[in-house]
Amino acid sequence: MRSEMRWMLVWVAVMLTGGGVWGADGKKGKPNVLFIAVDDLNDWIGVLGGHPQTLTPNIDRLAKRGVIFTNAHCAAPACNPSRAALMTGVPPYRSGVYLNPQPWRAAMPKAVTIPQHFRAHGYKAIGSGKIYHGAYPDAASWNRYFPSLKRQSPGGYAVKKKKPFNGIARTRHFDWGPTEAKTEEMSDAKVAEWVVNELGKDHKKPFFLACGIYRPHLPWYAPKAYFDKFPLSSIRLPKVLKGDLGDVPAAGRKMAKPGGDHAKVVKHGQWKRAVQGYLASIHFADAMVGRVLKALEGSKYAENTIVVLWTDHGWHLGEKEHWRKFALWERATKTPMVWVVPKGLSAALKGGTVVGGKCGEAVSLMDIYPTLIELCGLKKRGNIAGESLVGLLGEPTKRTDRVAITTHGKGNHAVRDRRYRYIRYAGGGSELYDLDKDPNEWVNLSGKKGYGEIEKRLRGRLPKAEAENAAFDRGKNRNKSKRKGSGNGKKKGGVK
Ligand SMILES: [Ca+2]
Ligand SMILES: [Ca+2]
Repeated sequence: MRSEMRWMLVWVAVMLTGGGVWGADGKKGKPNVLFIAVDDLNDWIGVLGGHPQTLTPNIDRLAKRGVIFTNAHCAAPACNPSRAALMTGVPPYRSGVYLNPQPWRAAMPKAVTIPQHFRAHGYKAIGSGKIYHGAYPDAASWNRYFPSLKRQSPGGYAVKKKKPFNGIARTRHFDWGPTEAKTEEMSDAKVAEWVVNELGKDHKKPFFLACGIYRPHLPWYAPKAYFDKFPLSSIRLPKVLKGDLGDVPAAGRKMAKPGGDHAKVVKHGQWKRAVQGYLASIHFADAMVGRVLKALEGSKYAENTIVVLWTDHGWHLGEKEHWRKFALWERATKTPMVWVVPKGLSAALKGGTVVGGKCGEAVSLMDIYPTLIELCGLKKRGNIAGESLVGLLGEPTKRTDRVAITTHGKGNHAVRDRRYRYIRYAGGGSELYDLDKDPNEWVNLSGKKGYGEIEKRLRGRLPKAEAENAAFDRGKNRNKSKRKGSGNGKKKGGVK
């Protein structure tokens, strides 16, 4: 009892003196956090080498200042469940929020989000743009938001043409092409401008500042100048193996939707134009990130602000005859994740992040919450998943036994370690890939001689819990999310 009392007194003293975190100027104080989310960006950034033609100078420059995780994965390959899990620390297999049309706050009314936890520790939490899924913003998370606590996106230039450019769909959602828009008219430019403005202000409290960039989410409309960097004749398509789905179980083939997007894109001769549209949208998003980073670097917060940049899942552009996310392969689960912790900022990481470090350990977006807690000296939370990355930020080449879990619908999981990916579907069937030898995941090794022990080891890391589906949105938000295309319109429990 006495030692408990002593510990309590020490804890109170630490909290009163600012958590033992030292600012760059040697004074005690909390570091600020710049929290940048980019929507639907896979590993097509220069520093990850996902596509040879991609142009992301700003994200690459950020990565060279800190540590990039080259084997980071989402908790779920869709906007709403991925973001809900990251922001609450509760993975889909515990919350039951597996898919887009499941209002996450209704499923987790008492969950404490990352910005809420910061606010409870004397921070001001502000932001703009897409941090939660578009249909389900969370007013409880923020002190201020632009354009409002109920709306994350300021909106901007809208294409006036009635028919889609690509001739494939009846709606403009699955579409791409250059527009006459000026960069300043784009919604993302307004988000970036608001964040830049905040970085120029005097903030009395330490801040948690969120910046949510929407591109490269569909539709891939961007000002023409961004398309001009990628001439159509030079576009290189992703590597695809004909008949790749032949060794994939039925549940996996169903996720790839044979006869769906891929067949339509090929039929309409739009594959190169789609790749061009994605590259142009990524280049545009990178420019918006660049505006924010430049403002931070020129501000008085440059030396006492942690930067974390993440994206909510990957994206297929024809690999495995699949488009979009909504699957458990590397292309759909892998996301860029970059951390920069300025030198001397934190008691947890005195030397700052390794400059230009690359970490190949399997990590998850779920690790962001506990990492921020440790870096900023906030009170630990016992009920969140994920494992702090602080040890890896200081020593990115360290070997661990970490795995990253991705869940798409109840009972369907992928487990990724440093080398392998194991997928197990709820309805039966499994896949195993050796990413060292087969980076495109063409050869399913599950059930093959010599791989039994590896499968058994990875199967042992699968979640033990399988939460029932949280309630689905039957109201206007469901329709809104379908109309915006950010919903995948699944029936209860169904994953197609
Ligand atoms: Ca997304
Ligand atoms: Ca195959």
